[in-house]
Amino acid sequence: MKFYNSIGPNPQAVRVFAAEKGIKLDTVEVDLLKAANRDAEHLARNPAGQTPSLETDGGQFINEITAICEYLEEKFPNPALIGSTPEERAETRMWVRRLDENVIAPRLTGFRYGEGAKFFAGRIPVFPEAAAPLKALAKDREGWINGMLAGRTWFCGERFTLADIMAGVFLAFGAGVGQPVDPANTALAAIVDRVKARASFAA
Ligand SMILES: N[C@@H](CCC(=O)N[C@@H](CS)C(=O)NCC(=O)O)C(=O)O
Repeated sequence: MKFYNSIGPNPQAVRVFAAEKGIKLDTVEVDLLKAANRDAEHLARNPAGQTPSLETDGGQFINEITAICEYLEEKFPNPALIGSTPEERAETRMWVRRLDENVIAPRLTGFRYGEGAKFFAGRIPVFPEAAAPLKALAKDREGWINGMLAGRTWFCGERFTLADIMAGVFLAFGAGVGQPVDPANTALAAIVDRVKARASFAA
């Protein structure tokens, strides 16, 4: 397996997931600052021109972080970070999907259209006027999610999962680029802090 890595929260989410499982990734760096992710060599790995990408031992490229994590979970089932039963897996995937749609996509797109606009112009279509509404949307939805987390250690109760890794990594990234977690969202903020305190977060 070869892991095509770079700066940014998407590769970090997979690195943290792998570290939690004790998987040592054979890593190749892709220089986003030099737009190496948009050259023909990388586009052949990932047509979206993004990182990360995982090349299997059979030469297949797996893209999109949740697909990569699902693949690693099947190859290295222990410890289970998505789930050991259909019910556990469904619960984790439910939270991952909620996070993807309501938090991660609007936050990251808000960043790309806002603070990141100069970097992303010429790479993707950039709509600066949409930055503030996207950030406001994420903030609103985070309040909704926070309301469901009261009394929980992790998204899935006492079970640490991919959902926690995604929330921890993307919300910590957001805090560094002008989108801190609303302090009123105490349960969500506490999960982010717990994820950041794990050794795997430095992976
Ligand atoms: N949907 C993709 C998102 C990947 C992504 O946005 N990666 C960022 C790095 S964190 C990237 O490649 N940005 C550079 C660019 O888009 O030019 C996934 O799940 O892997």
